[in-house]
Amino acid sequence: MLLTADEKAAFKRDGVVIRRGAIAPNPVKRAVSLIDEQYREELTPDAIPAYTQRTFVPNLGNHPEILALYAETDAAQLASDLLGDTSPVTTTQIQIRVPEREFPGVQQAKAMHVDGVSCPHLDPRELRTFSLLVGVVLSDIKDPKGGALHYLPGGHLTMARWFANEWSLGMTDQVPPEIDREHGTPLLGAPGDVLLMHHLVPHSVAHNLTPLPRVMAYFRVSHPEHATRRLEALRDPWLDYPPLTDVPSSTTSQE
Ligand SMILES: O=C(O)CCC(=O)C(=O)O
Ligand SMILES: [Fe+2]
Repeated sequence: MLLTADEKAAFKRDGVVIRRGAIAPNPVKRAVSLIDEQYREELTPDAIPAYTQRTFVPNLGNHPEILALYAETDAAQLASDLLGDTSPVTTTQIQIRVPEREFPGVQQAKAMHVDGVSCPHLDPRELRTFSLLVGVVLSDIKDPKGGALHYLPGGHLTMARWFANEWSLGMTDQVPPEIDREHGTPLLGAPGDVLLMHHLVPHSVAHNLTPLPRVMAYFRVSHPEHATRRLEALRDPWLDYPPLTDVPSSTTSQE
C-alpha cells in the first residue's frame, strides 16, 4: 500500500516513517531462519568488530530470500513513493547487536552519525551516501536497552544546514556537537515492521543489554541521480525526493 498524505507529511518533518507489520510473516520467517542458522554456527568474538562496521553473515548479503524482503514486498513500493525512480538494490546489510553478556566488551557502540559520511573506518573524503534507508525489523525489540537503533526525528533538516554552512569534505566530525549529545528515539518493534529513514537522519546504537540478539536488515536505496550529486544531496534534503516537493511538512504528531 502506498504512503498516505499524512505519512508523507510526517516524513518531511521527521525524516522517518515506520510501517508496522508491512512484511508478511512467511518471508520474514525465512529470512530469520537463514540468518539465525549461520549466525549461531559461524559467529566468533574476533569477527564481531568488523561485522559491526559492515555486515553480519556477509555471504547472505545478496541471498535472494533476504533481498526479497525489500524487492518483493511493499518496502520497494514505499521507497518509490518517496523517491520516484530508484536504483536497483543489490545488497543487504544485516546488523546484529549481540547480547553483551554473551560477548562482553566485544561490540562497540555507534555514536550519532549519518551513513556514508566521515565513516571512522574509511577515508573521510570518501562519500558512501545514498537516499533512503529501509530497515526491516527481524527480532522483537521491546526494550530500548536491547541494542535498538536510536534516531533523531527532524535531524535531517539540522544536518542539511550543517553540511551547507559548517562542514567541508574531509572533516572527521560525523555530526555537530548538539546532535552528538542527543539520545534519539529508540526503534522498538516486531519482526516485519519497516523503517523508512531519510539518509540525513542522525542515528546511533548502544550495547544490547538483553539476552537475545537484535537483528535488522537494512537496504540502502538511491535515487538514480544520487551518485552524480552526493555533495548537493547532503545540503538539499529534498533533492532525491521529487515526489515530496509540494508535500507540506506535518504539524501533528504521529505514533
Ligand atoms: O545496528 C544498527 O541498527 C544500525 C547500525 C548503523 O547505524 C550502521 O551500520 O550504520
Ligand atoms: Fe548508520
